[in-house]
Order: sequence, then structure tokens, then C-alpha cells
Amino acid sequence: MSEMQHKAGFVNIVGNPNVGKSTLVNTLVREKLSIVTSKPQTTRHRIHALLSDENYQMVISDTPGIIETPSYKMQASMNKHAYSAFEDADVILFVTDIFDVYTGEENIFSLFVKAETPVLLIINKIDIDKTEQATEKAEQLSSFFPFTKTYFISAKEKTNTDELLSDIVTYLPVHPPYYPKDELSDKPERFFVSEIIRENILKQYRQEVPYSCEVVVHRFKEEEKHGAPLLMIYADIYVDRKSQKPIIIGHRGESIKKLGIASRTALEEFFQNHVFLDLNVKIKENWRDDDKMLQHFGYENN
Ligand SMILES: Nc1nc2c(ncn2[C@@H]2O[C@H](COP(=O)(O)OP(=O)(O)OP(=O)(O)O)[C@@H](O)[C@H]2O)c(=O)[nH]1
Ligand SMILES: [Mg+2]
Repeated sequence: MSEMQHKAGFVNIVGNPNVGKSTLVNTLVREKLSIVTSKPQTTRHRIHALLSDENYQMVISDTPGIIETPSYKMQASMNKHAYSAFEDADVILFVTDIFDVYTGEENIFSLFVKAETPVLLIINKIDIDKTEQATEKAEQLSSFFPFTKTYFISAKEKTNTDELLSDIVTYLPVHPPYYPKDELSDKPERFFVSEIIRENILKQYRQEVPYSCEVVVHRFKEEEKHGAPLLMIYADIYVDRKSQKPIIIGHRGESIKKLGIASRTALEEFFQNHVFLDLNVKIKENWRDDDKMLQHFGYENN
């Protein structure tokens, strides 16, 4: 009897901003690893979420939504992260929804051709879409590229995602696991801390303000208080204009206090631990176009 061979591979998720890529990653791995908000351009980095079973390991990449015309170096770097997902994929998940518009001229379709891997077309948000529209969308997109298979899902409601998951396994090559089986991500804890705070900034503040923010965790330490573990977290929020600092802080510090409470609650949920959180606001003018700052904030590697 031949032994069941272990499979492992890279499952890379691509698509426009706000179509539900991060929601799908979280649904597939059954953990909230990637931040999700109603605003486009939430994800800025490429995030590897790991899903392991006895017989397989998926390295699922969430990527930033592709920005057609980047206006900051930061966005150019986000695109670089997104495009890198075409290079090492074993299977590509192209996520879209019925609101998403493609003409067929987009660069992404030639990248699918070049990738030479199966590309699955995922029409998301069927919980709110009329089936007819979703079907029309799928037909239109299929005329731009011969997708391996089409799925109509709701990442949010977990509709048809089990079927998708078991299909993905069939596309994985025979390979030993890339990471220890009990790991959930290749990103360090500090990364998730800054993402969770950034998620709450995106949820709380309006217009350009959240997009001008970057969060840096400069101290992350487990201590004990009254015999119970306590995570001590100190983070700086960088804004790219002077005028944004008082907005983050708010009248008598009310806004940052609210942000602190929401972030701490989310962090406690994530780490299943008590958290002490200290937030400070710093100004770094035009950091989104500053190579040195971008490197410092981790945009250049990975
Ligand atoms: N109704 C519905 N909403 C969804 C579904 N999936 C995602 N959303 C919502 O769509 C919005 C964007 O979801 P994200 O997962 O952040 O989208 P994304 O593609 O990762 O976005 P970027 O990181 O900005 O590129 C959020 O408000 C989600 O709650 C779905 O299946 N149904
Ligand atoms: Mg995202």
C-alpha cells in the first residue's frame, strides 16, 4: 500500500481592493489573521496565513488590492506585494464581486497567463448579489481568461467555502510542509498588534486620516501583574501631516482614548490575554513617499 503523500503549496489571493480577499483568508483558516474593514486599501502587506491538516499545508497569501494608479510610493510598494503573488503561486484565487469592474484590458489577465498555474475565479458576496448578476459577471470574466473553475461564494457567510477549500487541496503539489504544523502565520506577533490597531484606526477615523497612519509597536513584553499574565504593548501611530495629530487625539484626548479601548479589546481577543496598551502619536511628514520611512515601516522587505 502506498502511503498518502503529503501536499503543500502556495495559495495566492489577488484582486481589487475591497472585494473580500482578507475575509476569505480568515474564513479559510478559521482565524482572524487578516484585518478587514469596509474601506478599500485595508491590507498593505503580503500576509501568509497557514492552514495545516495531517496531509496538507496551505500557505495562503493575502495581498493588498491592486491599485491601478498609485499616488504614493507606499501604494507602489503595496502593488509590488500584490504582484509578487503571481510569481510563487501553486494556485491563484482571483477574487471579485459584482460591483467590481473589469474591461479585459487590465494587466492582471496577462499575469494569469504568465503564471501558468490554475487560476480559480471567485465571485464573492453572493449573500447580497442577485444570482443572475453574479452569473453574468462570471461569464464576462471568463471571456477575458480561461479560469480553471468558477466559484460563487460568500466569504462572510461561509457559503460554498468548504467546497472551495477541498478543491484547493487537489491543486497542491506533493511537498513536505514549509512551516511547523502548529504555526498560523509567518508574521511575528508585533505585526498583528500593529495591524489590529490600524484596523481600529480605519474603523474610527474618516477620509484620508486612516490612510495617512502607520503603527509601529516599539515594545511588546509579557509581564505578570497580581499573579496573572499581562501583555505590555507600547505603540506609536505615525501621521504624515501635522494637522492630523490633533484629529487622532481628539477633543481632550477622547478620540485616542476610544481608539485605545477598542484596540485593547481586540488585542485581548486575539491574544486571549490581558493587555496594557499605550498609544502615542508622532508626526512624520510625507512618510508615504519617504523611502527611508517605508523601509523602516517594513514596506520594502517581504
Ligand atoms: N456582504 C458581504 N460582504 C463581504 C463579504 N466578504 C467581505 N465583505 C465585506 O467587504 C468589505 C471588504 O472586505 P475585505 O476582506 O477587507 O476586502 P479586501 O479585498 O481584503 O480589501 P483590501 O485589503 O482593501 O484590498 C468588508 O466590509 C467586508 O465585511 C461577503 O461575502 N459578503
Ligand atoms: Mg485585505
